Amino acid sequence: MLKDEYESGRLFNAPEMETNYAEAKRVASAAAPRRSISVEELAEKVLEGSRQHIARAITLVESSRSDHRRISRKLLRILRPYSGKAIRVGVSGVPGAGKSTFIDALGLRLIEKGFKVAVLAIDPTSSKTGGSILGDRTRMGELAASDNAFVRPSPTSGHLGGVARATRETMIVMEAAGFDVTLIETVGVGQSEVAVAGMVDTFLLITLARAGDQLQGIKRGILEMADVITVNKADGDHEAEARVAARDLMVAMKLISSDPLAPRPPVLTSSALTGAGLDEVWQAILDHRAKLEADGELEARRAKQQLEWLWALVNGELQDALKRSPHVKEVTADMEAGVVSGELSALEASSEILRALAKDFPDLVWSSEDPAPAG
Ligand SMILES: Nc1nc2c(ncn2[C@@H]2O[C@H](COP(=O)(O)OP(=O)(O)OP(=O)(O)O)[C@@H](O)[C@H]2O)c(=O)[nH]1
Ligand SMILES: [Mg+2]
Repeated sequence: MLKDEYESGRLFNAPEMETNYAEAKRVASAAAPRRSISVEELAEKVLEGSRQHIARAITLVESSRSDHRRISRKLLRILRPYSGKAIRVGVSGVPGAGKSTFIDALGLRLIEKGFKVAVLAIDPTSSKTGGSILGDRTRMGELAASDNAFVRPSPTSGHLGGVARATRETMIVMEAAGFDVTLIETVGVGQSEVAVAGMVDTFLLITLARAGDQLQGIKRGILEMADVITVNKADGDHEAEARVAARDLMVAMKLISSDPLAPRPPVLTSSALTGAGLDEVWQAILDHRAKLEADGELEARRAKQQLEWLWALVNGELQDALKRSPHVKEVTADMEAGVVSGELSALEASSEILRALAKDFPDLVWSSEDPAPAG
């Protein structure tokens, strides 16, 4: 029985869904027999940097099965103290801005400098198209083949909340395994940026110079989130154009900022194709981080992120409870119909739904017959 296995400290065989090509080859060639392993053993192997076990740990933390969740909580409890020292960078930009290519080129440079680089992705849309995952595999081919890098595509399952949780926990695994730079790619469409901004120290926005394009498609909120901006694909005929765009954007940032005293992000130019500007972008990332550290802001930022994460988790659990509750399921159609027809007010219907929820979770305050608090 699972419970016995869990309590005796033996971890049953977690499914090993290998999503990284180079990794899959490595594991296959080692032909490692898959045996059951305790959480403690798994943690130890991760801390030693065993790629095979890192992959296994990530697969475990990505799983949303409740038995896997219990085991991964235990794993993360062991690993967490070894995490937190890495440089965490979010990389965002509209589809096709060159994020993956940029990460591949930057990652290889960082490895040359002696870093160990983890690349993760948050892409809640990828489950529909599968496009980005395929793209990232080929565009980060060189980086993925390095022993000092670990490229993990976005988990394919589920909603943003689940993907964000998996990415955050994967980051802990990677950092505990000794990776000291984490680059998280996300496509610039809004929600996923917020999720990424909630887990990194520095937010890099990659944009393009195509006429009028630098602001088009980038929401103001995302510009305000950026700590460093680069106008990318500054090569060939587009080099001069990119410089002009960077200058324009620098001016525009002054107008966009709601706080005139807020530090404005540097706007640089780069090309993953020629390598121009990559070192400068990295330096700007380091400068931003150094400034955070000097002002004591890094700890404050991470503490705030943890608080936000706490409430995101609580909200997520409540949402799940709502979805799972048989009593809620029973009344939902009637309540919705009542509200649509005007027979019920939204307030009355919400009280009814919350009372139904409380039947499945009797400790909730709404279990009384009093109407739920308004608001
Ligand atoms: N000229 C030029 N082309 C580039 C550069 N970087 C990327 N590209 C090209 O731009 C296209 C998109 O690159 P990706 O790296 O996949 O872009 P992305 O932002 O990761 O795209 P998504 O993950 O789909 O959002 C590819 O055809 C690349 O070859 C660059 O620095 N210069
Ligand atoms: Mg990409």
